[in-house]
Amino acid sequence: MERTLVILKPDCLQRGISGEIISRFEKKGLKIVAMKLSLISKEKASYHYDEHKAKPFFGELVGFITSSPVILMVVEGDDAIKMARKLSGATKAIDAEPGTIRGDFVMHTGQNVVHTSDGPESAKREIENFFAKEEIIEYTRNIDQWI
Ligand code: IDP
Ligand code: MG
Repeated sequence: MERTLVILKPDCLQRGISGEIISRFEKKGLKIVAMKLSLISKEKASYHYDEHKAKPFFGELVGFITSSPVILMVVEGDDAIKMARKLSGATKAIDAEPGTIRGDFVMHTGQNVVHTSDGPESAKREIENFFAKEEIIEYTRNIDQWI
């Protein structure tokens, strides 16, 4: 069982498609174990995107993710990290396959609707950046036996 961080980025809320995007994760079978609306601080955004610090688009990236509220979610399930990445689709807008979130909704790589952690270490680190332990809720769903 894994947990991963999902961020519905500012463009997602501004475009009014949050419900549809949340629904894709739910329909897949991933369980939402934490969720909140947040205006991310520059500090938390810089920490979150630390691996991209040297990239030319870093300033733009931090500016974008802090420009307007986001929805932060932790989702849980078997292989949740890779499952969530698959649902999101490729990073480059032109490479994102139809059927994925980015393939269906994204024209430009810099405004790509959704973030999902790329591995177990980053998932742990990113979740801890945005959520206190007590904000993550463990519960069972009766439907899990059917998923
Ligand atoms: P990911 O979101 O698919 O994990 P990363 O390579 O980790 O992609 O990049 C983080 C974010 O930085 C991307 O989601 C995208 O918003 C932005 N980004 C990545 N590459 C570029 C680029 O070449 N130009 C502008 N923004 C980019
Ligand atoms: Mg990434």
